[in-house]
Amino acid sequence: MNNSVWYHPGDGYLAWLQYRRAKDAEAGPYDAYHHIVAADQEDIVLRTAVNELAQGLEGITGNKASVSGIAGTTPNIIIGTFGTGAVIDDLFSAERSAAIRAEGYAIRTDSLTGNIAIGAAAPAGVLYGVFHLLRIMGTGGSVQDLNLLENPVNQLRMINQWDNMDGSVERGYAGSSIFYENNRVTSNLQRVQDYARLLASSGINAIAVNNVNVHRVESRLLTEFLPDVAELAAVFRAYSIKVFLSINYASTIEIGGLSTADPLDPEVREWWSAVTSQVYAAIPDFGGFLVKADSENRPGPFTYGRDHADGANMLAEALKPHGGIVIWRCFVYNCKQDWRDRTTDRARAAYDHFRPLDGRFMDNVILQIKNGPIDFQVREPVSPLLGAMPETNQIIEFQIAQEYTGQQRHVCYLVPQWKEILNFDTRLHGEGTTVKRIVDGSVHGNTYSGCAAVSNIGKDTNWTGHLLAQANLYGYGRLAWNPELSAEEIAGEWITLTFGTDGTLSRTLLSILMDSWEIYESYTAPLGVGFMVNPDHHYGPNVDGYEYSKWGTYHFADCHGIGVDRTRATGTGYTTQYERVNMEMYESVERCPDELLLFFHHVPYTHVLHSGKSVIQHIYDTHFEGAERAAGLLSAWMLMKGAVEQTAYGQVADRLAEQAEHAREWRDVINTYFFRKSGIADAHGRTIY
Ligand code: GCV
Repeated sequence: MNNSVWYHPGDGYLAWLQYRRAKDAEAGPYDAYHHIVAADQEDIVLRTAVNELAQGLEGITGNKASVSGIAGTTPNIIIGTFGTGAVIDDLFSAERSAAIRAEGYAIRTDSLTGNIAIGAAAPAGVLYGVFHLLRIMGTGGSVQDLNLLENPVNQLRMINQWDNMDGSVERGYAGSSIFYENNRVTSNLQRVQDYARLLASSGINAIAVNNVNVHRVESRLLTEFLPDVAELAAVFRAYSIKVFLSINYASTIEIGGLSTADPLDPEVREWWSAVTSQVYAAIPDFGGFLVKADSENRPGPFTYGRDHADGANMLAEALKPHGGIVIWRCFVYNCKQDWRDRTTDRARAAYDHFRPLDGRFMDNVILQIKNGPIDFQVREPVSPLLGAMPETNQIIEFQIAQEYTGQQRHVCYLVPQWKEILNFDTRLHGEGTTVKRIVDGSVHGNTYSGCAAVSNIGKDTNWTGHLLAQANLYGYGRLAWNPELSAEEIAGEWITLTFGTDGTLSRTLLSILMDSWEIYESYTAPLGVGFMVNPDHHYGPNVDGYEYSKWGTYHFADCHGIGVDRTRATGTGYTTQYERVNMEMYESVERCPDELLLFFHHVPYTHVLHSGKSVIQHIYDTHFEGAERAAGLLSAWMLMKGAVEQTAYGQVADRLAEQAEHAREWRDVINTYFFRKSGIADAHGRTIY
């Protein structure tokens, strides 16, 4: 909120909801709008919409808006749901209102009166419409001839918090949890509310409020701490965001006093049914459960000789009478692999485990599938499980938190990566079976569909540690709403809403963001091979950090070559999990895209890429260039001193300085490692140690 105790100019707390005073030329037309007409202010979400609109208008125009059920002197901003009165119904044609789905909205300006109307089928749509109008004004757009209609492309647009009740955040890079402290739910609901408005304004409609790794204390969120969860849910409800809990699969043992978690055991089923009913008694619009089972040492149905469908369906049955859903993660692999074992391939695991279960899951189960087969690396192929289970609901999982992409100390704008993934053509039902169409449910007509992503926020005043990492949170929401938006468009919106309309500043920020993924990739693990990070915390270069470990993430570099042979012909056969056209592309060392070459093939250092360079020379060149470009980001930003609030300038400058220094470390560790392994000198004679 504007009056929040946290807010100081430039500290990043208000993120993209700054509502900066519009410059004169823009303000002219906006100034006229200081009366809001809302017939219904009973509904909690509509009330939020009114408050948000009033707050936004005040920031942008400097005028306090009045609110009433009837129009004042024109022009007014009229908001409401269809069918609740002529005020809003008369402003939209029947055809127009019929085209608006559950969370959609239409906005139009009446040319005679100048009135702007936001109409929707439900309160959520009104709220999204209000945020849209404020986005237009916040970016200096014209409001004179508005005539637009929006429906979200994805049904579920979810955020996963990896927050623990001790206040820590798994893979959190922006301070401690805003949700928990000292093993209790926080009493600072203001901060939670401020988060809810950030999420809703970008289009998010669901949140799982605790880590998928559920420990003993978090297991009790379902029971003892349920009243606190209900309070969190009330905060999110006002922003039309449904709350989910991550649950401990073995809750029956952990907190239920039973000796088993066997999904087919009647007592286990009864326990879940009773507990779920209590949850719905406390939170009638509760979303459901998010489950990490039989994954990285978390309990699951395997212990009882049951499979994932047995486990998920048992929970789905408990949720069904209440309209709830189970989101079951597919991040299942052998995390105790013997590194000497060359036949087990972690990349294969999700598909091998889940594909055979297609058709066995209840219709209120959704499988949540990480975007790639390994783990949120800077470069991976698309998970072949996406789209491979036509009878099963699926959502894609992204990671906004930058676990492997610089941990919010390096800038890495991930929207271009997500777009590339969403645009990938799986070919599963012929050309055009893109991931985005699988994810939005249109390919298989699933009951549930959409996306989830691991949040990147914490208690840092600017939410995300690196101020520029806010663009990823904003971008995820916007892309989940509409995957057709371009990465530039989204970045442009975020920049203007956050930093204002200064042209030079905007251009500088846009190029920093748009170059950042490529730069990060260029000085870290090469050509899709992944990892090469320090174990456990995953920050910084360590080429062999995971090479002789149990985690299944190897690069197999020796004195001759590098890469993982995942071909059918001579390797692990992972390529066969793709549809034929893609399978043949990845199978062929000639046709495999350069950027994924080492993910699919083990090749000599002298292998020549499509770029015309050898693998070893590519490694040297990209690492020298990458470190140089990282330093260039800092130089570009330093020219912005004075064009941006000092606090914001300083925050970004500090992180970019660290990145530049750390990119040099990456460069030298990687180049030196491969020079020593291969014995091949850099063609340009640059310093390698
Ligand atoms: C929540 C990776 C991360 C873990 C994370 C896991 C998961 O392995 O390093 O911290 O645990 O993914 O997605 O479940």
